[in-house]
Amino acid sequence: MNVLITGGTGLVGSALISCHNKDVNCIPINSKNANLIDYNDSLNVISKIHEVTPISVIIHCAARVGGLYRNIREPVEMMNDNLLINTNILNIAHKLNINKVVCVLSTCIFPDKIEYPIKVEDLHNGPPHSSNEGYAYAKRLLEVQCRAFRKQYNRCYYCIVPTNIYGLNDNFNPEDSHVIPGLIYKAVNAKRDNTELIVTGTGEHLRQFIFSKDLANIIWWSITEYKDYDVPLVCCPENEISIYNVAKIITDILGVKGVKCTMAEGGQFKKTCLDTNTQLRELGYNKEFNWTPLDIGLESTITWYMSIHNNK
Ligand code: GFB
Repeated sequence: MNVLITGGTGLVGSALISCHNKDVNCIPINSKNANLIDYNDSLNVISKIHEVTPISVIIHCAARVGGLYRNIREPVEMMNDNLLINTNILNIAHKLNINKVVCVLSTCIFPDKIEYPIKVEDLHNGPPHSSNEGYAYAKRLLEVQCRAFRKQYNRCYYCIVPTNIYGLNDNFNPEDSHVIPGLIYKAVNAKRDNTELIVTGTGEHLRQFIFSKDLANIIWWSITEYKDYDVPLVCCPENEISIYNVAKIITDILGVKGVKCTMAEGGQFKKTCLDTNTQLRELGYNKEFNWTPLDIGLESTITWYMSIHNNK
């Protein structure tokens, strides 16, 4: 099975490649191979690949992404680029008669003011948090675009909705990054400078985190086993943790002398979702996923980061 992975060298793409079955031939592409915002360039690159190795599935991980502060800074690019990338990938898949596309969304797209835990059917029942509107509406529309291709052309284009992902090959640039790579970047500097780790915000905000490899396992399973395409599959463990406690685990691993919080903007207080195993049970699947404990996932992410980055 030839599987094209957009965003193939990023956080999720590299995790998918690190744990695929032997009967799968992964074909990763990234922004160096094709500018997915440009339809003709994308069609040219993907159809050339398709001629040589006929693609049966696309796992669409490519997106303009970033943490809270990048989303607050760039709502226009977050919406425009993701709308163009997603529209191009689905239209090209359809044009090349590729019948299955898995699209990666994010739990920040769910309505902000809602009863917790969030259920999938709530997806379009209210506005997302103001801090990430651009990204959230573009990704919500991707769910609608997939539904349209299923309805009109009977395509198996479906969505999975992970909660905050972390792991190897993430973006550690503190200006754009998500919280875990941002804190690891700052913690390594704090260790060097013998200072405290500064958490941006009060540290009270709550998040559910999924290790990239655990997400990859769910995506590979879904390609052959998941049939409820009308129900976007939420990918998240049960546990929810405060940002302060995440910072504490990171400082304990690196031996940093302490954590200090600030009064900065913290975005959505929480986005608690029903965990994957409960969702699958409710849908009648006899499947239980195991989760990498957060301290173990953080340890291997930090070890990887230290191995490739020496902080100037
Ligand atoms: O991961 P994060 O940037 O995004 O921030 P969201 C999570 C929480 O960590 C926020 C706090 O409450 C931040 O205030 N935080 C503390 C930090 N220190 C830091 C730091 O050094 N860097 C960062 N980035 N945060 C995003 C959405 O929301 O979730 C994206 O904006 C996407 O579109 C992503 O969906 C998964 O969880 O707030």
